[in-house]
Amino acid sequence: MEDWSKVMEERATRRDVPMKPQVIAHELGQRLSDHAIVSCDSGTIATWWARHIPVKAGQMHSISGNLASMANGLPYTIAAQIAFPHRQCVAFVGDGGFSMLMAEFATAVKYKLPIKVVIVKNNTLGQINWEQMVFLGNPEFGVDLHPIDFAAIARACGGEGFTAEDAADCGRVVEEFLQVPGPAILQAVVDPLEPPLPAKVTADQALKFAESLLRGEPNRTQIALTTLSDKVREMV
Ligand SMILES: Cc1ncc(C[n+]2csc(CCOP(=O)(O)OP(=O)(O)O)c2C)c(N)n1
Repeated sequence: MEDWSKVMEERATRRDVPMKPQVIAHELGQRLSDHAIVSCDSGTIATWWARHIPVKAGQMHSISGNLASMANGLPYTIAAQIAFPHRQCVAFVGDGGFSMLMAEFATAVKYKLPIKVVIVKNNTLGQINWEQMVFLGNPEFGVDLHPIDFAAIARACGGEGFTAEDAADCGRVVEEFLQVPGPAILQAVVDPLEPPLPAKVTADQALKFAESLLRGEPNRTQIALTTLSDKVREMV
């Protein structure tokens, strides 16, 4: 556990450009109130949430159940804020999941619900991208998302919008965002090629992963370099 925590800490405090998704989860996790209610979506965000947002005794955390439906994070957070008006209610969601129901942010503004929505923006359906490679051995197909400026969406709805893209400055932006009295969105622009690999990769998964690269994964060079440099960092 001690070794695992060290690896997690190392990955979440990196200063790479583009920013690693673990960084936003870590910076948020450190600043949540002791009674925060956090709702996460289905996707690679679930990995970053589970690994880098520590659950404290007085908090409540949820994610969609065994069916793993996307897009639950925002409505769960709206419901939580109605049920617990004085608690900090935060959604931790992907850009794919959020954009499925994003009009509901206007609902939060309309009813003056001070929800906070953190969108991990990688411009892709990340989970599916990695499943195509690691489970099926296929290069990615049809997972690109049209890039949306979610901070602008927040402002267009009458809320406040923030953007974090520099790991060194991410903590400051999170702090400012959490202090806003009304509803707000923080989009964290992250590296789409950071693999949410399981703690123990099976031989079959490694084989499928390699196969997907060999079969023409368009980002294969960058993915191979990222995976290799992660391993090297852990060894030194
Ligand atoms: C309603 C619904 N449609 C499709 C899926 C399959 N699915 C699981 S995760 C995912 C991609 C999530 O993308 P995003 O929200 O951008 O998060 P990321 O994986 O990039 O972190 C998809 C399509 C699902 N779980 N639920």
